[in-house]
Amino acid sequence: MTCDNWLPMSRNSNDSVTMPPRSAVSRFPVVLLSLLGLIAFLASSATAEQTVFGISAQRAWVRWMPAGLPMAGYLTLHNGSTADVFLTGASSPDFATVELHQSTTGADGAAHMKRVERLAIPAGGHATLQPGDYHLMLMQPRHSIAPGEMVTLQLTLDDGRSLTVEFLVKPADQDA
Ligand SMILES: [Cu+2]
Repeated sequence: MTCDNWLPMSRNSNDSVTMPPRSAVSRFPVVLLSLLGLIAFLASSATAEQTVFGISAQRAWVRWMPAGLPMAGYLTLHNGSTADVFLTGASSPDFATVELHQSTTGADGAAHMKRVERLAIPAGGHATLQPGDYHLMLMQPRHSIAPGEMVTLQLTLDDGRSLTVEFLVKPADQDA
């Protein structure tokens, strides 16, 4: 019935509606555009290659977990230099404790993980930190963190250098 389409509208027209102040209405598109710009900037910085001293970081992301549970950080590290480099750990202004871990599947088929001292990034090659494998265990978040935000990690290399990388926090159900 076509009258079903206009009846609710007719009722709504009698409702009292409180409109926000006109200044807030006119500012809204500007705020929205700023947010879109920020999101575009964050998206581009998340996918951009970050290079320091021949070591570059790509696809850096974190799998978000709720309630202050440990989160895992993943990325690919390329080594454009002619010498092997080792990732030895990381620190973060966003997490009190960061450890380099490796996930393994035990003989019983259960998943385990262990702390590892270092991960090789071979000369001219790369190291991949990914679900089910090497990852950065991010523990004791210093503040509330939500999907869509960025967190910062300073990766430590065995020769004393460090590489600051921005990680995009993704929802818990994403695998890459
Ligand atoms: Cu772990």
